[in-house]
Amino acid sequence: MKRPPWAVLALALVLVGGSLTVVSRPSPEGPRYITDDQGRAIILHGFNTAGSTKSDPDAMPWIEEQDVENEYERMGTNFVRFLLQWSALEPEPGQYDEKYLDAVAERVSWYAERDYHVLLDMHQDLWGQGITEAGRVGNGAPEWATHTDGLTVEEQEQWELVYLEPGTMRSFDHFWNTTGEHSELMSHYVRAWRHVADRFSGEPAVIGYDLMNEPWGGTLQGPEFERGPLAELYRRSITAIRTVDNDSWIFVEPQAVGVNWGLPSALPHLDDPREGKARIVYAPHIYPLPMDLGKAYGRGEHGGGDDGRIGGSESSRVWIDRSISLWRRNVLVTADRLEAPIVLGEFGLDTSSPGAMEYVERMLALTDEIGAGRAYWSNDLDGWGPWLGRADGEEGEGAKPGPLAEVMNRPYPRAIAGEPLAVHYDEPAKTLTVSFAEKNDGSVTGPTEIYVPEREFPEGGIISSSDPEGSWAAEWDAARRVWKVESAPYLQEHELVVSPTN
Ligand code: IDC
Repeated sequence: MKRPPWAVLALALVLVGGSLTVVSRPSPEGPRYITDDQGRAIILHGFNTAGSTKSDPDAMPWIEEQDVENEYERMGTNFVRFLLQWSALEPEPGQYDEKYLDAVAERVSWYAERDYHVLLDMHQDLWGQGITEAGRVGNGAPEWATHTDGLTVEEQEQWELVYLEPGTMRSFDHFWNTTGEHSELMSHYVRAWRHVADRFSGEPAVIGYDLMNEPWGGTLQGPEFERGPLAELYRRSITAIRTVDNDSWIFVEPQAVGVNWGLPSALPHLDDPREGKARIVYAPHIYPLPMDLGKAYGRGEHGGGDDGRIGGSESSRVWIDRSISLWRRNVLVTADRLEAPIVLGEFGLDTSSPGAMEYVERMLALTDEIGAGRAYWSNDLDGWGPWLGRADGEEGEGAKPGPLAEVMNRPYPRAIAGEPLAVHYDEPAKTLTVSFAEKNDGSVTGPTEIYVPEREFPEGGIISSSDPEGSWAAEWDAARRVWKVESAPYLQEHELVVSPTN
């Protein structure tokens, strides 16, 4: 049957209109949250640990146990995105290095003892060390899984540009099987994940698995990549992990190029075959393009990088702010489609650049507002991290904290015994407000836990609740600097306010 043109037009309008509605609709149920084994919503706040893993001969981060202790002491974090390397895990095809996993497990135990949640991140940048003979660029994939077909890879001043080198492109094309020649590579990757999950499924401190850092599609880009081989990798990994681990959260990242700048992702909804509600987390990164181009977040003419200007008229801060707004909107749309909570897996910058700490504050406030966890990139001793020196370095006792340590040391709810409604930290007033709704289905036990820094909150500061006096209780854990709050279960909503002692 031939349709009259007006019917086609009407259909087109319905389709376009329909998809526009989907795109602009605010989340129907509000943000979703990762929950702990007591059913409490957890707010993840911490660091990537560490970039140094990539070049370490044993693929371990620079930290010792004392550094984890120092991090809690100085910043009260509860989260680490811990870098793994596939090359260390599976040095020969099908052979897993248990000593490597023992070393990972030892470090996980340092965090576990201090009540951290650990996200195991299968990190890669530029595929793997095997893309060049010198092995100075690239990390992640083992050499046996690297097929450049003899195509060249030139090192570049800006590391991201190496993604465009022919040998790097080809290595990814083989992994995604775009070439049709190496379907075994993805199978190996999926089995390696099952092995890791099998090892850590009994460790409650491991909150989940970040399936692949910053996926790059090689010659396949955008929706074709994300809905094609990337989604296939995720579906197969999720299925494999669930055969050995029913409980951990599985973190998926979008294509990094473009999405890191704020552009939309086309990642499709992914089913979770676990018993119970799905546990998929959307874990994008943010690195605004002006920052990739060397611009800073400083204010005004000279604060914004080289000359503080892009296009000659506006400061780079304006462009970075635009990127952040775009990122926020597009991340919410994707998380809705995935029906997943959000964790910002990486954001970071040179802490000495103009306006750097304001940028970090801004991202902390934004993640609070959209109900997302966050992991700063990174805790390395390279000028981006919170430490100015090593614990056992020249400073003697304890690593010396820099400006970032001050900013990351901020009041936040570590766990919320109910459905979070809002988390807001008023920075000038140094006051944290947390509101949440009671869950009446018996799925939550234990108190709400709020961390506060020593500086403005000696002895915890002042805590108040909207619950009537006598119906709620707050206990101050001075050693951990955490308020534990039991709210009145017969009330539908609660609002807690923590403010400085004066
Ligand atoms: C960076 C490291 C840098 C290293 C580079 C390539 O800081 O020393 O040369 O990786 O291995 C990411 C990546 C993350 C990057 C980080 C900062 O996920 O591995 O670390 N970044 O550049 N994506 C955007 C930025």
